[in-house]
Amino acid sequence: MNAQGRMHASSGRGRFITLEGIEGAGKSTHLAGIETLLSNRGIPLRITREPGGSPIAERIRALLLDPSITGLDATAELLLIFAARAEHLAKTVRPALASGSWVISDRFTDATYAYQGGGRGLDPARIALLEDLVQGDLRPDLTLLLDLPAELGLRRAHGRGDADRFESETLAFFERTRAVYLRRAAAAPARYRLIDAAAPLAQVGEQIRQNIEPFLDAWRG
Ligand code: T5A
Repeated sequence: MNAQGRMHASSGRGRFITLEGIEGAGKSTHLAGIETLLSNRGIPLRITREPGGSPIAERIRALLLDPSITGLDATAELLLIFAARAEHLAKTVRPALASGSWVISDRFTDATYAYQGGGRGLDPARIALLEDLVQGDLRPDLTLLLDLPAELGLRRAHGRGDADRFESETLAFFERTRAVYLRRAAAAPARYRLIDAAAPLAQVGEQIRQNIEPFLDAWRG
């Protein structure tokens, strides 16, 4: 247990690392570099994502991102996200951690606080209830927050083509989302590392390396 009495993935298991940030921050782009960093040290690794990461959770993801679905109730969206998360944890994350693999997830529950809490305006206390219900004591050991202005992130995301259901939201939605991410990172500096994702790709990759390596040194020796 840590100082707050909460058990992290680290207790005798693999480590749990999450990547967070608004659309276009570069999370997917930098996954390969992170994979190389860990693989070079012989760390067994499972890379996954949310929503999704297991067969049923991927089907829920398709529903959540479908731009033809309009007017989905915000609480229904929240419950779908946690339903997908329960499946993802049961089928992918917990078995991998228990077998000693490290898990890197492209998004996790910080995204729920940021998008459903910040973007949609849902009460964070409700999110916390579902977090405890679905995750028990499981929390990430380390979260890399790739931060950039919402306008730049959206420009990058839209540059790739058709927008999904979230990418069709307004700039103000993503500004609220970003603000929640930054507040959460400031409130728990031991878990978060803030990366300037507005920088050129190579510089972002270097910041990620510099922020991850001390953890690898400390955790693997
Ligand atoms: N969601 C998710 C919730 O609402 N609640 C939740 O609890 C969870 C878990 C998932 C959606 O679900 C929502 C949030 C999301 O909207 P997704 O497609 O997985 O959908 O969304 P993202 O994770 O945001 O995927 P993106 O692809 O939009 O963002 P990435 O992965 O951060 O960005 P990436 O790497 O694909 O890069 C985007 C473009 O920018 C370029 C890349 O080459 C690419 O073209 N780029 C850069 N260009 C210049 N300089 C840089 N530094 C660059 N970095 C990237």
